[in-house]
Amino acid sequence: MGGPPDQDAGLSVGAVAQRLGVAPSTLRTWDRRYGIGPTRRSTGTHRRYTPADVARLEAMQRLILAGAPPGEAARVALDGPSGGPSSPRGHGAGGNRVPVGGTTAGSDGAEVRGLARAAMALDAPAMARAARTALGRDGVVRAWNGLFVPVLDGIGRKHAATGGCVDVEHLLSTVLAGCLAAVPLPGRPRNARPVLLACAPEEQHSLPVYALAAALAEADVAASLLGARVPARALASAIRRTGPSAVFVWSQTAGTGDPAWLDGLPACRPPRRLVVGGPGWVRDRLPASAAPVDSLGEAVAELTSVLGRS
Ligand code: B12
Repeated sequence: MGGPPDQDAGLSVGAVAQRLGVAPSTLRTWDRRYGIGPTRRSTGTHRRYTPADVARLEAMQRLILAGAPPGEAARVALDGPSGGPSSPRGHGAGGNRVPVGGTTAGSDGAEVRGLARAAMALDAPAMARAARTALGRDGVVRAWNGLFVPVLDGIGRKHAATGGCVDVEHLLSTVLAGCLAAVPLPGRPRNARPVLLACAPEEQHSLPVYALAAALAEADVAASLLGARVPARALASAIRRTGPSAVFVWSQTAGTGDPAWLDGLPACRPPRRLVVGGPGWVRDRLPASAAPVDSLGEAVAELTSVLGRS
């Protein structure tokens, strides 16, 4: 995830979005709502971010991950020394750094190739070593975006082309889920009632919700991970029993992406936020109550933004 060749011209919105692990639309929203965007625009309407702009956005994201509401995070980032490297969390539970900025895990491709090789060889200890190294050094969001996703994506493409690698997909997912589950839980979570994370009914791709649980743990947010293939009635029951401030539902495949059932989930008092992610959802049929996100970083930001109201 290196920057584009012409750094002098600044980074495009897409390059900055990729670097931060958020959707381009999120950057546009932050610019529109909070005035934190590119300070210079090149010809026409092209938006170009200077290194200082990027540093400010990284500072804002660190503050959001540390629990600040986005507006407040933007204000502090705009006021403060641009892009100072200190993290407001310092060392959280387990000492994992907040995953923003700097070089990316596997940015030279070596780590991605190493994990892919270990996966193809079904070498679980080597996979776990590579995953733990990236998680410990870069934090969950960067390890996920910079290392895990490229390898998963490559193996998925290999499977699509050959019909093979199903054993590899299973073992790699099991090892990565184990490493993500080992990220320490927050000692003193910011929320009393855990956020609920679930896969849609019959959805077996649970790894993204493991990544989300781990990223939330790094942000000192308690989450209850219900896992794969959660029946609608089971999720409804968990909502009634725990009264979460937010619920996240993942759909990876079109077969699990019909959102009709989401409207039947029970309400809570105080009201809960419903957030959905994954390429499976039929976006134009989502109920108005469901907020879609486009990346792990955005899911963390969206779910933490409602905690103040819980
Ligand atoms: C690992 C894997 C499995 C494992 C899952 C194990 C587990 N515990 O998760 C197993 C082996 C069980 C499996 C099963 C199947 N799989 Co599969 N699998 C994969 C693989 C390789 C990785 C999945 C993954 O975790 N990806 C990482 C994700 C998050 O990548 P992504 O969706 O591209 O993510 C981006 C956005 O969605 C976004 N985003 C937006 N919002 C949010 C919010 C959060 C919180 C996050 C994290 C990200 C995010 O950011 C991303 C990057 O992070 C993918 C290949 C791939 N490219 O994904 C195939 C893939 C998803 N599988 C596929 C298929 C077809 C299947 C099966 C139907 C196969 C079969 N014939 O049985 C079954 C599924 C049955 C079911 N009903 O669920 C297809 C889906 C095709 C499609 N378009 O529907 C894929 C794409 C492979 C392929 N190229 O054919 N699979």
